Amino acid sequence: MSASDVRISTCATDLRRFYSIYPSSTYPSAGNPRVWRAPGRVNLIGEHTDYNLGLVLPMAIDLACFVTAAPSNDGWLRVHSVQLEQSALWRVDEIRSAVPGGGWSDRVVGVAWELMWRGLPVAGQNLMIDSEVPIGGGLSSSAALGVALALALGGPAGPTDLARVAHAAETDFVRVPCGIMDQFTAAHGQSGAALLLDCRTLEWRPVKLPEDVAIVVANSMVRHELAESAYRTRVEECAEAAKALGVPSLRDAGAGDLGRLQGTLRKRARHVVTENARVEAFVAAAACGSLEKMGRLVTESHLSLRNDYQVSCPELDFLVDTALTIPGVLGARMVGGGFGGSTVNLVRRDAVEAFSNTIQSAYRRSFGRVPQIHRCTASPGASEVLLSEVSPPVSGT
Ligand code: GAF
Repeated sequence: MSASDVRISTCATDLRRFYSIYPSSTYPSAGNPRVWRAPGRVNLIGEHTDYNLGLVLPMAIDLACFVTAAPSNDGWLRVHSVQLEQSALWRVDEIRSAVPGGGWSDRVVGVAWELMWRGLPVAGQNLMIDSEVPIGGGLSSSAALGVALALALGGPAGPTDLARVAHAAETDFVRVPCGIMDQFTAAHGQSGAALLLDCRTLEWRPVKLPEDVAIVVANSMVRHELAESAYRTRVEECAEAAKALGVPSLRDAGAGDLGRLQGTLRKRARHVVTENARVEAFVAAAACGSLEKMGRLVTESHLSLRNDYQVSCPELDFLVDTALTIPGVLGARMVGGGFGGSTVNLVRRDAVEAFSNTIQSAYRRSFGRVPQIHRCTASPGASEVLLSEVSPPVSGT
């Protein structure tokens, strides 16, 4: 892929900001800064199935995280986040024994830690993170950061290995028990296609969507406290349900098994079993251009997430319910872990503007916030941004 395939954000091309954080008089460097990019994702269908080793259909989007990196020469790994306006630093020779502190910078040192434990060399660097992926928006800002960092710190070039490194940093260092969908999408994203991924085998293929449908996300601009603890609880409940059924994971359960479970575990398993089936049905519907069917499946996914998996919230339900009243909206559902973040909407191309206007004013009237609306373009996975192709070199100050 060449840099010209990627929509380059100004954050990637403006090295003046990097030099204002790391003036070359204070931070002399042995090399010029390089910039690495990894995209966020929207998941079309297949929610909470990845850690159950099931099927997902995510799409890398045209909002990305950019990491600018220059060798530090002094044995320190430094990072500055433009969005958070915060910095952190570690001595490289102490990273192997680092422990998570609970803050945003765990995601940075966690990737270095993971690379080192895999025996890959990590040198001192000065890093600047600048991201377009909204934090807490359900579009996987963390995975975009992890994958861009894994590249910047000299991680493996192959996309699957890159995804594995970023995923392991998240599960083993940050200790979030997530599946691999988000990192895999950030690494493997395809221009013009979603990815049908089998989270057990990591086999995947691109899935093109019919021309007449637009993928539009609406960010609720909320993220409830419960999100992280509820995610852990769902992971545990699914493991418990699989154990009760005597299968390695809920991927191996079928509709006929559900009667052997009761109460909450039955509901959780029913979501996973029916969601895997919906992914397959959606892909079949997309192949024959059946827009109504695709939309119906997406909306059914939301109902299952709301009623059986119980990870929605009033704001997401409102966005979905309102979307479904707007002409030209084929289907809508919450996306990502839940309890806030975004909805994904399948909208006929000619209805996108009306959708945006209607949903923004309705949500503002009810919740006093304006949801961010973004029409997504399926985008390529992580890569280096070749500065020579997009901007003249900027000298240090
Ligand atoms: C979050 C997790 F990081 C993913 O692995 C996935 O489980 C998703 O929630 C729910 O489908 O984004």
